[in-house]
Amino acid sequence: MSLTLAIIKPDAVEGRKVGPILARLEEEGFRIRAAKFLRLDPDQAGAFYAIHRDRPFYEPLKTFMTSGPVLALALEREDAVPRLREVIGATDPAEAEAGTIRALCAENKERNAIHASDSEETARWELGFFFSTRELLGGA
Ligand code: FUP
Repeated sequence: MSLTLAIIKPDAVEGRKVGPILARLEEEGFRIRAAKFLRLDPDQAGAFYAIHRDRPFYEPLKTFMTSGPVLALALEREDAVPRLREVIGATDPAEAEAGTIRALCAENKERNAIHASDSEETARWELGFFFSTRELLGGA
């Protein structure tokens, strides 16, 4: 079993897609190991997406990710990282495979409903960004 990090983004929270997305994730075999509902501040959003700091979409991305609360999730499953990437679909919902969460719930590639770690290494870093080791062990 392995863990990955998902974030249900402000557009999906505002659009009342949290329930359907959690249902879909559980149907796909993921177990919720830890969850936090929070509003990121600009420093936190900037640090989380620091890899994109030189991209033109960095500032709008920070504005969007701080525009409302998000739900951060530690999800467990066999092959969690690649399986979650499959279930969420491509960054741009117009290019996402039919039936993926982004194809179903995202508005566009800027407001795309959900984030998922893109590698095992990223997953370790991103899980640590939101959760303590104790929380990930279920100890809260
Ligand atoms: P993904 O791993 O699918 O979330 O995609 P990226 O890491 O490439 O992008 C991270 C986030 O930056 C996206 F979810 C949304 C935002 N983004 C834009 O706003 N515009 C772009 O052209 C690309 C990404």
